[in-house]
Amino acid sequence: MPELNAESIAFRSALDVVRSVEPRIADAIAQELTDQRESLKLIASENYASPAVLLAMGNWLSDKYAEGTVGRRFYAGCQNVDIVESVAAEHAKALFGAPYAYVQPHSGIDANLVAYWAILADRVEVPYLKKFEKRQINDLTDAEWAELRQAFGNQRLLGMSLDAGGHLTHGFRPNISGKMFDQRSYGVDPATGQIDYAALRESAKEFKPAVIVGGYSAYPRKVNFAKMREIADEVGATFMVDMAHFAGLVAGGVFTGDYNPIPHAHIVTTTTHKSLRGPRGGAVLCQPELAPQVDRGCPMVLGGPLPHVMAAKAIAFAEARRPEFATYAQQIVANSQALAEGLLKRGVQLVSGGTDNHLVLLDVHPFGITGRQAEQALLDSGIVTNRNAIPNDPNGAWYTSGIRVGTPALTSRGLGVAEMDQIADLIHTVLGATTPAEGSKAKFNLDPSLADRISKQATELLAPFPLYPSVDLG
Ligand code: DSN
Repeated sequence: MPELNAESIAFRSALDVVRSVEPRIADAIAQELTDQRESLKLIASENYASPAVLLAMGNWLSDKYAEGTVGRRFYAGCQNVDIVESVAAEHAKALFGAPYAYVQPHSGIDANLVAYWAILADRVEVPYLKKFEKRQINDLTDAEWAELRQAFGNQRLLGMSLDAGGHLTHGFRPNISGKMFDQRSYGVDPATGQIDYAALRESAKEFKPAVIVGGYSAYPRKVNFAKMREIADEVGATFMVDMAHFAGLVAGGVFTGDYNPIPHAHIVTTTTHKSLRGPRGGAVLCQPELAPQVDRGCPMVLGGPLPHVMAAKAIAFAEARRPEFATYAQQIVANSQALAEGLLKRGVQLVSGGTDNHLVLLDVHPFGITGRQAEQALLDSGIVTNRNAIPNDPNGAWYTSGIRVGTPALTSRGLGVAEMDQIADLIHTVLGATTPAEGSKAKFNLDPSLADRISKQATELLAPFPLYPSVDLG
């Protein structure tokens, strides 16, 4: 019997301990690995974290309360959490070349709320805000919101429209940011599918926002952040960038100069689990003048920090500082562009005609189906994607006319441009074989034997690229 390596021993032992209490949970954890190993994961916002990142989360750091910031906690005994948070922030600053890093946010939504609060708090008299600083943002009454909005004076936000690829947290009603701000959207030029900076400038001059938000969750192109900062300066707005999707491309040096948000934005938010390959969580990077307000994130906006996740963030940031991460980031984009080319040459219509980043947005309207039908047909064929609205989507945000595909996860597995062409072929075959069920935007017809064949081909394609090759659960 060959000796087991440290990672296999660690995960096997952890599962044995979990199984001794509740076998169903151990089984679900093990099954998740099996399922992920077998599926062609093209969800643009997902990835595979390293075993070191995963293992850094499963420990007693989770037992500690540490509200406050490093050296200024509301609880005693935070000396080890202080080390963890400091090391994570140190790596984040070095990785991104950012003056200040706050690594507590539990998610991208939380990171954006911390940033919004910091921006607004920076614009009003601090004594006034004192009244609210011990409150959780979600507990404010409508009257208190009205009072705050009045005090903030100018609380308009200009962000990317949802159908152009913006995110709910960029001032849309289903998210609390839609309560904090009056939102106006900028979109894309219908002819190019790309941001129309001249229109953005005109809109900013007319609307006079307090905040301009750059960044997206479904826009397949790079963004000129230098130009956006110029516009923000012209109208006296704070420029915030949500780089959750493309943080790995910033860290890996794919987006540089005008396309790197860090030197241009006043404040940048991110998640740590997408192209960055870290644990599920968020972070805020900012210029020094906003740091004191950002530091008030907990308890103003956030619950107690998750020290075990901050530990995993530190590992992920450290990993991303290695030279091989830059190679990985370049490969994400090479793969995405190969996938786009493979789809285009088979006649698939892409929003903006291609991609500069980790994602490709397919317009499935020409196949006569909705995004929802396409998503399920692909899933039935072993290809995991998600439906997404496209600019001016006639099917709205629920059924949609788009499919978003991304390459960070498959690139982590080692797939390259040759495999991307094969994947384009599988996607094209499934979409071409799917027809809508009579009168339905959700139900569809797809020959099960074709779905089964594609699914087998997907599994075969993945076979030379084992997921977590160092982890053998037996
Ligand atoms: N849910 C993330 C995404 O899929 O893009 C953004 O929050």
